[in-house]
Amino acid sequence: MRTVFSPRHASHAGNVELNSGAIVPAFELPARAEIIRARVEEVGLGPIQPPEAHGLETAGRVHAPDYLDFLPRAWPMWAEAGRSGTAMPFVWPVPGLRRDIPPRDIDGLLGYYSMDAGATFVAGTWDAVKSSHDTALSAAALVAGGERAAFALCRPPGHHAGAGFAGGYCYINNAAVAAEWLIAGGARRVSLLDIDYHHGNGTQQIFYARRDAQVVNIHADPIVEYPYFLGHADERGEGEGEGFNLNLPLPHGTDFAAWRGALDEGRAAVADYAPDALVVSLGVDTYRGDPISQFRLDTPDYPAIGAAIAELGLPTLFVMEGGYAVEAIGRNAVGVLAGFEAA
Ligand code: SP5
Ligand code: ZN
Repeated sequence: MRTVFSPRHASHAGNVELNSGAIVPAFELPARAEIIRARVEEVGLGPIQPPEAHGLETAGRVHAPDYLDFLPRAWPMWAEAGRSGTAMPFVWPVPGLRRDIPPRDIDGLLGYYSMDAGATFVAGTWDAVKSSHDTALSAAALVAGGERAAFALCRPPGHHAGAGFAGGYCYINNAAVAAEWLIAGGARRVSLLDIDYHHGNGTQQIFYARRDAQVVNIHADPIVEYPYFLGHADERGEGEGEGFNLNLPLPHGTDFAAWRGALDEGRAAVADYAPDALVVSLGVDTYRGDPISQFRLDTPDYPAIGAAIAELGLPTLFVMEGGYAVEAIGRNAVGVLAGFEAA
């Protein structure tokens, strides 16, 4: 399978994050994408190509226009305020506060357009975000053009980004934009299968009231894990989207045997829906060695996941999401893809 990769991801670098009460280097860092790219080459998965530039029209149908306008302005506004380092929010308009008057100040805007302090900005963030978006759309075009599968080696990731907010290292929801593009291009139905350790709250929100996109999430139970405020099993979709959202939360400590059971349930739901294409939000933070996660999958499990996904027999777009055990991320992520190819 072909991989789409942009070196421009590397301009999103040097960010810090809040972790357990301390400011630490962000776990989501450039080496992640470089190690995956190197592993793609090492195993000979297939050609690696740069993305084509795409306009933001499709993104504008899954994200609010004012939010998309803010993303490239965040860092310049921060710098204009005389600051350097990492731009991050510290106050949020939770219920009980007003959202109807957007602030004019960068600190207010960062909170207005985010769910947490985890989607931070440095000077190169927007360029990397745009290249990640372009990567997803360029890989989607390969699948639409008849390839059995393609790998969008996106960085930064996307699945926590909602219609109007960033969060969890995510800015533009790459998988959602790709699915929307496939639908606009003629796919009658698209399934999004999110196997990142964390619930893909943004993807769920974006498609929650739609029946032309099915969203299936396998993730750590939000009762004990980030993002905490979405991802429970009773969230089934709303309006005409009712029945087209499936959440399969699992406890901390889940091993591959139990995880595989959830994957089988998710695969059955996808097969029932009978989509024209499948978009996989590929996170490998389910790995036992992940520094911020608490599942127990091991490196040999990832090819089995890819093989199981291949059994669906669908045109498949893999979109990179999380995974923070940097040393193992190449073996694990590319393991899924190689397992798919071999099936
Ligand atoms: C794309 C993606 O995987 N985003 C994940 C964002 C997670 N951010 C919050 C993680 C909180 C982890 N807390 C665990 C403390 C371990 N020291
Ligand atoms: Zn994750």
